[in-house]
Amino acid sequence: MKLPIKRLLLTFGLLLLAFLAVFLYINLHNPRDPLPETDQRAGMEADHLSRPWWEATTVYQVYPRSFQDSNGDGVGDIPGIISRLDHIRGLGFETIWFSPFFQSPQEDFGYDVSDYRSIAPEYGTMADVDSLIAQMHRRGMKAVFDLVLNHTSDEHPWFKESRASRDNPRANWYVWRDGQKGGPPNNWHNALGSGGWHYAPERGQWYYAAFLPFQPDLNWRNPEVKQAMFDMMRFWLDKGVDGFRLDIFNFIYEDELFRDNPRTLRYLPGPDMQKMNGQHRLHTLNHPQNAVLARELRDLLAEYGAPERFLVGEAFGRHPQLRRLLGDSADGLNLVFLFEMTHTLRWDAVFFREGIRTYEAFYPYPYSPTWVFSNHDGPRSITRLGDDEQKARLLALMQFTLRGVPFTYQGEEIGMRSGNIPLGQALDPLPAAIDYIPDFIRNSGLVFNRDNCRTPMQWGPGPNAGFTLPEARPWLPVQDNAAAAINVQAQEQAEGSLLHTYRKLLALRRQSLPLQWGSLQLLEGKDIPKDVLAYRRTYKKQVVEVYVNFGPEPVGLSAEGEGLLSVGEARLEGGRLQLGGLGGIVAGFELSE
Ligand SMILES: [Ca+2]
Ligand SMILES: [Ca+2]
Repeated sequence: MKLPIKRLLLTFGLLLLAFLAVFLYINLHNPRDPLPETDQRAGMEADHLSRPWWEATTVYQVYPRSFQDSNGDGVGDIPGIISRLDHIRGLGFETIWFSPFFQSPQEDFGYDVSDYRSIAPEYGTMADVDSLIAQMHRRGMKAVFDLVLNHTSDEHPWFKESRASRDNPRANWYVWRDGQKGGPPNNWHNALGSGGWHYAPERGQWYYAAFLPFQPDLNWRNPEVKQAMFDMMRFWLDKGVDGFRLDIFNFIYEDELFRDNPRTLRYLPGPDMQKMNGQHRLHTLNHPQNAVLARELRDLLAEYGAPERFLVGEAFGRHPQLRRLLGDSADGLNLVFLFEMTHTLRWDAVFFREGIRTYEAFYPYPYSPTWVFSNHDGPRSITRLGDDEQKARLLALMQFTLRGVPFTYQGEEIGMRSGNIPLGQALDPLPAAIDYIPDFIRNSGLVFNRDNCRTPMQWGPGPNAGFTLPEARPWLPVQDNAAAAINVQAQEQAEGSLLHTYRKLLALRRQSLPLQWGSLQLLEGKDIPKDVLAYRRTYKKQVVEVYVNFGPEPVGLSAEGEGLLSVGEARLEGGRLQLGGLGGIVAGFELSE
């Protein structure tokens, strides 16, 4: 009688193992889309004078709260930004994207807007913003504002009115719905995988919030909402704003029929965020209607003529979904952020080669990829590279020489690290909002506290790193490492600093037609050592080649031209290139007839 029990246990054990294997596979495997066949060079011989400025621009992201405080309240502000414009211009950046400084209760630090047409008093006044735009234009710079179209703050007068009753003039401005059986209208999660519906007793109905509960989603299917938002955009375009960064653009439309999202065994969020916490967000994320809106917004900007204004979308999804937002005829958003490398940076040539190949295949001319390694939402790139400054230099070398628009987050140019603020002290509302995760997992560091990438900009070695007055208390603690060489002042004085590498790279890019406008071709073959990433940029007869040695050992290979800029040890002579460990070079030459 013992045998059957053993066999039963064995069968059960095997089944459990098989389920576990399938479960792990579903949760850890991130499927890749097949690369489309594209001719990367088609159309790229078009003269750059006929192409739009934003294709070749370089963008610096300012997070206003943490950039420069001018009045000692510990909060960065617009007069502070104006006083530091020459730092950004002096590095060589042309465009600045400002995280939101509009009127807001600041529960999500500006991504919860309560009035799109006025400025939060802690950041300054409308006159300050007018002056910011004017000061930038005087320096030949472009200003990109950050718009949250998907939702407002629950403090916005529109929402207060909307929630008051079912029959007020704005009753249909948000996504309202009757509950079902005493619960929410359907199973929709928010972006973080928690419940997306919230009950409002005033109306006896539920509102949907794709992000945090105090950020109710606007009902974009209501023509009045659309009109109000378009008018708001015209208000800023009339003031001379050169473009917009659009927050969580692919959360704007939801399913019109409010169908349940399908269940899935995927719990861990993948890079595309399409499935997580047991839900496939089929009806709430990447709705096809978002691509229609993208085209409408592009048309709206076109009303303003030349020079073209531009749109860059924050969107999460698979490349085919992101590409749809750019329009089938490149008539949607001008750019979308490609976020893959904001969470995964594998330090090897194959990783970057495959990344470049993917971006080139999905975003061939006239589309343009974006190169983003850090922003205000995730761990800083240098921290993910083990605080290795030489790797940070090579990363910048690639960022400014690849085809596409580079986005640099404030402080990357001095190698600012992610901070170390414990989760228990987080001002960031996000970690606490992921309510289905047990505390022991949350506290183990698996949930990132965004305060750590938002610590104040480090301008100098002195008190508060020059971010605010010495006696003031900054809104987030300044990192101790500012006293060492991780500050602007020290790096301005040190010829070989990371900051100088940025400045040289940006200067080189600005003088080089191939780096700004050229096609890109990966250089592969048996002459390229396995640790070396190599690519060529070509514009008409001008060629620039880039070689990066990811390995610790020196390598030699044949290469043409003369060195224009190098990082680490690199020597190019008589057709022979010697690269030291973690060495990189940009070389240039002209094609003969
Ligand atoms: Ca201030
Ligand atoms: Ca929405």
